[in-house]
This record gives sequence, structure tokens and C-alpha cells, in this order.
Amino acid sequence: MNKFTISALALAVAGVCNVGFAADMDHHGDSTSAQYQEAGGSPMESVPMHQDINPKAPQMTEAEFTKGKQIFFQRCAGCHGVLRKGATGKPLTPDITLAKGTDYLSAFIKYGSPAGMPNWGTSGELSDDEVNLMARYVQQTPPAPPEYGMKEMTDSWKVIVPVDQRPKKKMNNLNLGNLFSVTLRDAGEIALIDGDTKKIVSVLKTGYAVHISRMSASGRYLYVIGRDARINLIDLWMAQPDTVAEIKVGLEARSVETSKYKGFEDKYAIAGTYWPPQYVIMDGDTLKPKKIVATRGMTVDPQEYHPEPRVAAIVSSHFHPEFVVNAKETGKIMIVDYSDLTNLKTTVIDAARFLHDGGFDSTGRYFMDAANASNKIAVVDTKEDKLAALVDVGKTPHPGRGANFVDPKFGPVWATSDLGDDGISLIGTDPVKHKANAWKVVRTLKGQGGGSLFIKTHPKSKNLWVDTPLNPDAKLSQSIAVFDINHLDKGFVALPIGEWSGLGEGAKRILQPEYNKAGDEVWFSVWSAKDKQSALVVVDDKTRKLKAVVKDPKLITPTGKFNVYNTQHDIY
Ligand code: DHE
Repeated sequence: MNKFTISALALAVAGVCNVGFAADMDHHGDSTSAQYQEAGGSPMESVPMHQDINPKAPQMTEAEFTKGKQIFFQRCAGCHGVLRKGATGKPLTPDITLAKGTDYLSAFIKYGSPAGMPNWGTSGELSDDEVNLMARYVQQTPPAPPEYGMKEMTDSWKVIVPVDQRPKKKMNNLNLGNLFSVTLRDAGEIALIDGDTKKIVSVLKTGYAVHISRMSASGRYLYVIGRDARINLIDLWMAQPDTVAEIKVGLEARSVETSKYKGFEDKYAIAGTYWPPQYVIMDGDTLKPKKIVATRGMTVDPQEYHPEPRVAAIVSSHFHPEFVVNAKETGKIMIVDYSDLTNLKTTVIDAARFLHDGGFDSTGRYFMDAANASNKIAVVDTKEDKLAALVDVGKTPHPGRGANFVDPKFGPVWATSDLGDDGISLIGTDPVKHKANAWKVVRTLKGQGGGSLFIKTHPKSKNLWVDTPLNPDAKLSQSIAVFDINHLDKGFVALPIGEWSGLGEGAKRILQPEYNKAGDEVWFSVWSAKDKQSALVVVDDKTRKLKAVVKDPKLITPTGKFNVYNTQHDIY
């Protein structure tokens, strides 16, 4: 087991990677580490919070407490939770920390631990004074960030172009199905890129450290969410696509989705927040908030109260008017019926902790959901609204939305790669014609290494692409592994995408393969630090040869890419 696996495995991703990965990268002198850490940190560091200093705790001035809070939200909250109840990191509530004392805590913060605590002091991230400050800070009563309800949402809500003033038909010549929404993470922007010409159509301002884009059922509206929980609703029918409505649904968020069931197309949007732990259903064409539901409650195992179950991935059912909402810390999957928001029916499925990301199988019936800290994929049957299986996979699965294809030997499979090891698990997804293989790992492929975040193929392709952007070895983080689906036994070929980008110095992490609409090109982000040049590299899927490099000073830290047609139809 290499160094990466030891520390990243233990830290893993249950909403945590900003801290853990950064520490790992630091050991390797990587220039993106600080950027990764800060931009991925919670945007809550400047939120006013109630301060209740425990008289038993070591003394701190108000200025020290404020600094401690800032460092905690930038670097620690991802692992230990906003309320320090523990998630992938240990709980740090005063009943525990006061008993340990300042000297013990300082040593732990300075040197880290093999179980995954980064060595904040010896890595040079924190000075000795800051280490001591943090040791005292975690002995104070955790300050609670404010709640955020209907009043705050409504106050932040803006309809920039009312529905009756929007176009009645598409007013531009863009081939919308082949448009890409590209996350420009550290710029707080997205770029709309024409997939045919590879030209930037426009760059739009979005939320802080913008995270994902999702499409409405009709393909007209694009929803973009930032880590600061700001949502931009973009109308792709306008002569120049632009934001038509905006809202801030909380203090910190990662997920947004729209209603896709027949009769409810474009009707609702839903967003889940990390803080407060809740989700909100909104009108799809204006973002008017309608119904807020908290996720606080009992964990699946052990059954105990958790005050901070952050909302991770959300998908939209094709079988019922329902959203599938994942609560990370409780390990519960809520299937929310949006056909009657007054008499809201919710089916709560016990899965496993900590739920993070996932996608549908090729039929759109089964939602394959990574419970990353449990090393499992939960399979949810969205037709029957039941847990179909909990499948053991490798260390810290991180599929993105995963990849669907037909394994020549085992039939239809959905695949995930792992953050914590080099495995790629192929799970049988056809309980009718390949019953014996259904919900079993039928094959484990060996990839380039740990640190994988995303895997992708397309129904028209015979290639399976697996990234490793968080592997500490630059050779691996700057290349992509590609498998021939018809000859999986032959192993992968590594393509030097970073080198192909022609960029100079920089981290050049290659991530998130995304297909064009036709399924004959695959796009990769070449992600460097904010002050270095980044790019997108387009590869011909058939020949696996370089087809185009998209470079532009405006392409600052491109990460996720969302092809309109594939996102709209859940093709992956
Ligand atoms: Fe993500 C999806 C949370 C860090 C790029 N990320 C998701 C989802 C969640 C999530 C819950 C699923 C949303 C859905 O489907 O509704 N991500 C988190 C974190 O909590 C975490 C680990 C730490 C943080 O502080 O945010 C984190 N994510 C990152 C990154 O650093 C990445 C690599 C670069 C970036 O842009 O920030 C990153 N996450 C992505 C992307 C997706 C995503 C590209 C969507 C993948 C897809 O194909 O759908």
C-alpha cells in the first residue's frame, strides 16, 4: 500500500476531501494543494455565529476565536462536521477534547496520525502558534451557524427575467444538445462551450466555488449550484443564454436536480444543502422556494441522533414523480413524492454511511449510490421504491454518476472507480436476463492507482475511461486510463492528456471524462491552479487520438463538464 492509500483511504471523501487530499498533496509539493483546500473549504468562515465560550475551556480572545473559526471552516469542517460531531474525522466536542487537553491536541494537530489526520504543523500548513490556537479552539463549545429558512430564501430570491418575458421558442442558432456547461471552479463561473465548434459561447457569473450543473427535462433550463448554495437558472433559449432567476438556498450546498417524470417536466427544481442540513423544492422556471424539509434525525447504524446530515447527491426518478435525496451522515435515502407538496409522502430507505454520489443503471430504474465510508454501493429500485441490494466494493468508491455498458461475459453492468485504491468494480445490473450476476461485483479491474474521482463511457462507445486526478504521482494524475470494453482482460492503456494539452508548468490534473452528444468525442479537464493556465482536451473516441485542445484565459480551473443532452437524459 503506498503513501497515498494510507492517508487518503482513511480520510476518504464523505465530504471531506478538501482537507485530506490537500494534506496528501502537500507532501508531494503540489501547487494545487492550497487552492484545493481553500476553494473546496466551507464558505461559512465569515458567517456570524453564536459564540458560547465554555468556562472550563482554555482562554481565547475574541480575535483568536474568530481566527480559529475561520481555520476550522476552511480546513477541518469537511471531515469533522460543522458542529464537530464527527463524520469521516473524529468527533471534537468539548466533552472529548477537554479531557485530552491542549498539549495532546496540539501534538495531534501538528503531527497528524496514520489513521488519516493530516500533519497540519509539520507539513507547514499551520504555524506552531496556529496549532496551539486550534488546540484551544476545539475545546470551546462549537459555534452554531445560523439556520436558514423560508424568509432568508425568499429575501435572496430574484427573478431577473419573468416567465412571460422569456422567449416562446429557441432564439439562437446553437446546437443546444451538444452544448457543454463547464464549471470554472475558482472563478465562480461557468463557461458555455459549443461542442461542435469548441468555442466559448459565454461565461456566466455563478456561486462561490461553483459545483455542478444539471438540466431540466425539456433541455431548456440549466441549473448551476455553488458551494455557497447559490443557484443560477439559465435559459438556453435566449438569443444569448443567461441567468433568468437566482436564489441562495442555504449557507453551503453541493446538489441540484429537476423534476423529470411525465407531466412534471420542468415543473420543479430541488436543491440539497450541507448547512443547514435540509432540502428545498422550488418552482422549476422561477426558483420560487415552496417546501423546505430538514434531514436531521437518526443514523442507520448505530441508530442515534445526528444534527447535521448533509444532503449529497439528488436524482430524479423516471418511474414516479419523485426525487431521490441522499443524507450523507445518516446513511438514509429519502424518496420524496413531489406530486403533492402539502401532503408530502416520503419513503425512507436505510442504506449505509456516508452517502455521497451516484447515478442510474442503463435502464434508469436502479439508482447506484456510493456509501463511500462503508465501501458499499446501495442499489435503489426507483420503480418499487425499495433497497435492492448493498454491494461491497473497493475502498471509498467515488463513481460521479458511474458508467453503464455491456460486459461481453456478464451482461449489463454499472461501474465505479475508487478513491482509496486502484480497483474498478463492475456490478451486474440486469436482474431479469442475468439474474445470477445482478447486484454482484462480477469483475474488478485494476486501474492506474488510487485517487480516482470519475469514470465514464457512452452507449455508442467501446471505451471505458477512468481518471486519477488525486493520485500524488503527477504521471498518474496527468494521464487517463482507457479500457477496451470488449477486451477488459487486457488491462488499460494510459494516455498522456496533460502532455497533449501543451500547457507549461502546472498541476494539470486530468479529470471528469464527458462525452459529446454523438458519443464519438470525449472531453477532459486539465485542471491547474487559479493562477496557471488550464485547458480542455478533446479526444476522438474511436482512434483515441487527440482531436482538439480548448485554451482560453477565461478557462480558469475547469473541473466538471456537463453535456446538455447527456445530462438531460442521464446518459453515462
Ligand atoms: Fe464534488 C459531484 C460533494 C469536492 C467535482 N460532489 C458531487 C456531488 C456531491 C459532491 C454531493 C453529487 C451531486 C449530485 O449528483 O447531486 N465534492 C463534494 C464534496 O463534499 C467535496 C468532497 C469536498 C468539498 O469541499 O466540496 C467535493 N468535487 C469536489 C472537487 O474538489 C471537485 C473534484 C472539483 C470541483 O469542481 O470542485 C469536484 N463533484 C465534482 C463534479 C461532480 C461532483 C464534477 C459532478 C460529477 C458528475 O458527473 O455528475
